[in-house]
Amino acid sequence: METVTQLLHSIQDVGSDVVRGGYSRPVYSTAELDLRSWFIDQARQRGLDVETDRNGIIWAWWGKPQDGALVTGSHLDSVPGGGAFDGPLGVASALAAVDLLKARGTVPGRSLAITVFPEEEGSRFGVACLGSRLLTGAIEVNKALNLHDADGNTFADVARSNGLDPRHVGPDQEALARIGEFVELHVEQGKGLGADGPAIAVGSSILGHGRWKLSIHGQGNHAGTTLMADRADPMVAAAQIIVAVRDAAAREPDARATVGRLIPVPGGTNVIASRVDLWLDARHPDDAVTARLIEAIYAAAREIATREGCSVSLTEESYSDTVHFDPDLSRRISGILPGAPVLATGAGHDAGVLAGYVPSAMLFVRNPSGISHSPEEYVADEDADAGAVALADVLEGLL
Ligand code: HGY
Ligand code: MN
Ligand code: MN
Repeated sequence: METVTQLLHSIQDVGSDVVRGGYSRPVYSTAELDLRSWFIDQARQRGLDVETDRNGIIWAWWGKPQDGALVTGSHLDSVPGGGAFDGPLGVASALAAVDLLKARGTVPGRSLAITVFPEEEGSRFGVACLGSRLLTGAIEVNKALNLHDADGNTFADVARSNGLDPRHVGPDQEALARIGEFVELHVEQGKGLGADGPAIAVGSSILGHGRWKLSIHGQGNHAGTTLMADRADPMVAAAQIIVAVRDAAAREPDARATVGRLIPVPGGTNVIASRVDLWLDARHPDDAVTARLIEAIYAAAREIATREGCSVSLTEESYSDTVHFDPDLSRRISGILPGAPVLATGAGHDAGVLAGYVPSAMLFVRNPSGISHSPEEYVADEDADAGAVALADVLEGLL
């Protein structure tokens, strides 16, 4: 029986990013497809029946597909330069939990499925949890199909080239009915679990979070022939806007706002940009505060842009309200894991999207680094194994 660490070790070279460090496994990239194959192979080795649904979600069944099954799982795609655990820990732990249940001689009272959701990070097509949003109808189908990656490939085209039929992508009530309860195990992505406390926590809520695109338009020009007084440089405006984002969030207790991606157009060293696109990730437990924060940021951005002779537009790309996991399910899980603290998270998850439709819950595994979306993300072997045992206990208790 392989441990979680051994399972993760078997994929440790898939999608490693020599430039950024860590892993870059965008959905439907060679790396993520290799991880899908790895999962399907692992599931089949355990006698699970595997199917991929019309939204590209993989389902590995212990027992026949049925309504009201118990479902666990996570994702295999990553952010650029991500860590080894965000996503794969939940998938590997689910496989290890099935091993433990079989070794215990558990006879499930209902079917159990392990699911792998595509595009949880939204790193390729810009909308996080795209797979679970499509499954539930939380995203309008045409908006999803017309999402495009940095190379201009639409989700429809990429989905089609990976065996999906864009005409059948979208809300899937039949698949959703199969989820009686959903439990996702995930690496803890902040500092919620200390070095010497419990290694496992039960999730309580997910911070509301959204993504907005700001496009700053200026006057493209020659870096050598354009005097400073004659410039309308969107990069200079962008720099000030990023600081304004930080300052606005710092004024709102518990708010988080990040600009992690910025693209100057055309992007030449000796060229004053004509446009700068940047993406804002903003989060707060109170959705009204997030809305207020975005307004403040956009007002500051307009003022800065005008001062720099530029203009700026803001477009919301996705938003998820603050989510509270199913209290009854979480209570039952806490009863199975009496020593586990209850933890809110600032990170989004497919369990957060599903929570709006089916009883959902999460387990978090200690990450001593307190760092995530970075190669420094870490889970100790013994905590990874403790996570698999906790997940097996929870699944056994819910089956
Ligand atoms: O962005 C998030 O919170 C998650 O990691 N997708
Ligand atoms: Mn993540
Ligand atoms: Mn994740």
